[in-house]
Parts: sequence; C-alpha cells; structure tokens
Amino acid sequence: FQLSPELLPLINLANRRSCQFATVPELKNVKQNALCVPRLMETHNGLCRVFFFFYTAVSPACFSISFSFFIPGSFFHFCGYVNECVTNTHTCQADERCVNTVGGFVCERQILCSSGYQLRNGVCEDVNECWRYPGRLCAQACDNTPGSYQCSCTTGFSLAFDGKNCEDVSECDNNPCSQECANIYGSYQCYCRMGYYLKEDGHTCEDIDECSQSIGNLCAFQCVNVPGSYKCACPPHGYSMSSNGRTCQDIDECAIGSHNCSASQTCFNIQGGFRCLSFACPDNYRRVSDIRCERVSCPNFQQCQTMPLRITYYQLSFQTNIVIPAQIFRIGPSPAYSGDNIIISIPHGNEEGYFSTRKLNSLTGAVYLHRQVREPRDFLIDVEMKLLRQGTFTTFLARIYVFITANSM
Ligand SMILES: [Ca+2]
Ligand SMILES: [Ca+2]
Ligand SMILES: [Ca+2]
Repeated sequence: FQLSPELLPLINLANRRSCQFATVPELKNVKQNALCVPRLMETHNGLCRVFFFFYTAVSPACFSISFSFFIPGSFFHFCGYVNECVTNTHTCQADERCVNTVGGFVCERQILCSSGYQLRNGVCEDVNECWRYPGRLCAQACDNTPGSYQCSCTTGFSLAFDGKNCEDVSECDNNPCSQECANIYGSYQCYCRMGYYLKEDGHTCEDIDECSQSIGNLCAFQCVNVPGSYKCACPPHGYSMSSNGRTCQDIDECAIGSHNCSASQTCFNIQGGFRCLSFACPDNYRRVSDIRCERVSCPNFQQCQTMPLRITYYQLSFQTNIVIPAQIFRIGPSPAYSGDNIIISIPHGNEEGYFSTRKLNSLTGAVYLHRQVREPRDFLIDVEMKLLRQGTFTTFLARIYVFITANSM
C-alpha cells in the first residue's frame, strides 16, 4: 500500500526518541521517510491493526501512526494521530500553551504567577511563606501577606532595619515614668525615689504619707507629711525640736531669758512653759533667803505654837503620766533629836484631795500624790509639820508649788 502524499508532512516529525522495531517486512513504498516498519499487529474486531513507525529525516526518532486494514482486503483505514503542537499546525495564541491530545490539541492559557504566588488548579494562590519556612524568616513573628510576608515584633521590640530581627525599644527615652526609668530587654520598669511609691498604673509615683501609715511613733508630738518625706513638729510654744528630729524638748525660758517675770519674781521652768513665782513673806516674818521666811516674834505662847516658825517655799514639777501613788516630798526636823515627834498635815491647797500625808517614822513625814491629775495643772499646797520636842510644839510650814505638766514629747 501507499501513503497518500498529503499525509507525509504530518508524519515528517516525530515526538519519540527511541524505537524498538519488530522483525517484520519493510514497507519500501514509504521511502521518503527512510524507514517504516510495522511494530505490532493486533486483531481488532476482525481487523488486523498494524502500528507503523516512521523514521524521519529531520529527527532520529519515530512517529507512531496506526493503520487498520482487513486481512485479506484491499483497503486500509488511516487512524493515526498527529502532534499538532510539534508540527505547529495548532491555532493556539502566543500566550497559550498547546497540549497534544489524541485526535487533536487543546490550548491552555499560560498562567504566569507573580512572585509570592504559585499556580494551583489554574489559579495563582498566595504562598504562605510563614508556614513554608517556619522560624526562618523572622526573628519573632511572621505575618503572611498577599504575595509576600511581613515580620513583626512583640511589644517592647521594634523591627530592625533588616526587616527580620527585633531590637529592644529604649522606652525610657520617651520619659514614660513620672520619676525614674530603667530600660530592660523587651520592656522597662518605672521606679520611685525614696518617700514615694509606684501606683498601680506602674508609671506614676505618689508621695508616701508616712504619718498615716506608721502607728503614730514617728514623731513624739506631731507628724507632718511632706512630698517625698515627713517632718515632725512640736507645739508652737514652749518646745523646740530635738536634734534627733523626732522628739520635742522643753525650752528653758528661765535659762535663756525669754521669760517675762518681773525682777521681784523668780522664774521657774516647767515642761512646756515657765512660771513666775513670788516668794512674799507675810507680816511678822522676815525674808532670810530667796525661799525662806522666818517669824519675827509671836505675841504669846499660844500663837508661838500655831504660827509657823519658818515658811519655806519649794517647787516641784511632775508630768501627768506620773505613777501614783507617788511620794513627792519629805519633811523632818533638822537637826533631829531622839525623842522628837512630828505631826504632818496639809491645811491648805488640798481641797480636791489629790494629796495625802503619811508619817514614815517619828522623825520623817512624806507627802504623796495619790490621785491621777489628767490635765496639766498647778497646785500650791501648804504642808505643815508640828514638831514636838521636850513638851513644846513648834510649827514649820513648807509652801510647795506642784506643777503637773504635759508629758515630755
Ligand atoms: Ca526596653
Ligand atoms: Ca511623704
Ligand atoms: Ca519650759
């Protein structure tokens, strides 16, 4: 048989690179293609199908083509196929890809995906670089974006210039703290100077009210809160601050001369103040010292026994927290002789009963404060001692100023 000439260009090209030829007779009437050998024969619906392979001149490869014909018979049926994509007989556009098929070809649209995209099922899909290269692209966080990705950093870090690494933010440069700031890796810490505390917002320093926080033992008298610290204060008059800054000490007005006592008065310093005392001697007495008056004369024996022979002034100062009963004064004859006996009493100044007397022995009497004096207060008590010596009474009077002052502070 003979191939029709119009078929020859179609089989002129091959798309196969190796062939194995069966030992079957040559078909010499296809000379133009150098060689054509049947490779395989099979029966098909009573037909014998022969596959021929043609060598081509242009390419040392084979092109398969099948012929079908009857045995015996005088005609054959051409049912081969041609690769239109190779023979450039396709009609695909320049941006389309020709795909050979049995009996024809299809044109596939050439889809070129831009970088960051990949073709999947005919569409360009974004590549998730963060999933594809986990932990390799970004130092901290990787965020996929359409067509690309973006590195990001957690709070406290900023993206470095390389777009990959994260650098600690120096937050303190922007003065976020109301007082002191310490930069730390990935964060920062505010802290406060002494006397301040950091509020819950972590940024603001607030003065510590030391006075309200301590249980009243910072200052002896009064605590005054000041920003960043506290101060102790003393009463406005009569006291000065001690060198320890906590306690108040009495000002000795008598010693420093800041009192206002007259020349005839005696200044007596007490806790928190001073007193101007007058030691006047009554009629019929003469002054024998700064604190003592002596009787000049007595008109009769009776009066000599009851009028004090001597009046002596004393000043005592106690604080309101004195533990009672407290022995505050002792009195006795001087000199004393055996056989002496005394009687002690408080004829004046004890109307409210704060004081009492007791005889310790025949020669000694004592004065007690036996009731608590709650507020600072001045007393002037007369303590009378009657001395019985050799059958005769002699009276002595101790005139005692008792100043109950505020507790030291
Ligand atoms: Ca930092
Ligand atoms: Ca304070
Ligand atoms: Ca004083």
